[in-house]
Amino acid sequence: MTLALDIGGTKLAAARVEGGRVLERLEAPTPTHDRGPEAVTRAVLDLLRPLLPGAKALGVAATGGVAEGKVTALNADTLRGWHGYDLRGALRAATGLPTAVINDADAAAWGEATHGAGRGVENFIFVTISTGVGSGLVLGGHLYLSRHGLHAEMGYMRAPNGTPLELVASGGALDRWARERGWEGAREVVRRAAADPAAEAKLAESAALIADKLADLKVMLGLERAVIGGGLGLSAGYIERVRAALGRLDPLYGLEVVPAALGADAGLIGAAGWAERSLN
Ligand code: BMX
Repeated sequence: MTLALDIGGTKLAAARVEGGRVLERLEAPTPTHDRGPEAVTRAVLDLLRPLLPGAKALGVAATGGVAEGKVTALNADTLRGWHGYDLRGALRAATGLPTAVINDADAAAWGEATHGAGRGVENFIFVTISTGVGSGLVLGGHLYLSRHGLHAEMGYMRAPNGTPLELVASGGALDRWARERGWEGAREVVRRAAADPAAEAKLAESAALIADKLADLKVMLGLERAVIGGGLGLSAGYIERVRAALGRLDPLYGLEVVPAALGADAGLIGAAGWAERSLN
């Protein structure tokens, strides 16, 4: 049995995973008062402790750029003060388990490639539209990784006005937009979309920005499919809006857009599988 952890901008998840299946899963909010490495590591270890007995290895999916087990935030609001933080070293020391760390969206891409909506596809992208916008690429059946850790970060591709995509298209961006209107957050934008043209326009804008990048990446990399995850990405109507935006382009740019088959477990299953593969 392999332990898996998913450290996201909004929530932490831990699970016991075997053969690509989640046996037991626990969840907690990512600390908001202190998003520094020590506080988040403490919260993660509290969550992990009851799942430790019998574990052979630990696979971690972490938001942020990951190189050699060290994590660096691109978005400092999501993880504060994470600059090359040795997460692998800290977790290995605290648990005594062989530990592998990869980016959360890379982990989810790997999970979908091996057990989900990426099976049987040579080239695909996984995109999570959540607190941020993250992505992972599987090319020729291999997870695409760089040694320095900054790769497949769709959230940092630029919108036409030069702003990083995730500052306008993510769940976090929609949360901020919603609160300016006195609404509760991105969920309320989704709920209001059918009756409120401003809410619908905001969701359509996000989906169109994602579709635009998918179109470019499709012709660049020969992608066959885009697998969508994340709270906003999997919310009612979002994938249909991405498909509609792609449908307005020349068919050359067309690709299949499907929901993550593993849902919110994609990162956990991918991180466990990656640890088993890279530690053996
Ligand atoms: C951000 C970036 C990515 C991550 C993506 C989705 C940070 C801390 N994270 O673009 O590395 O994959 O968010 O992550 O800079 P989530 O936090 O929304 O789950």
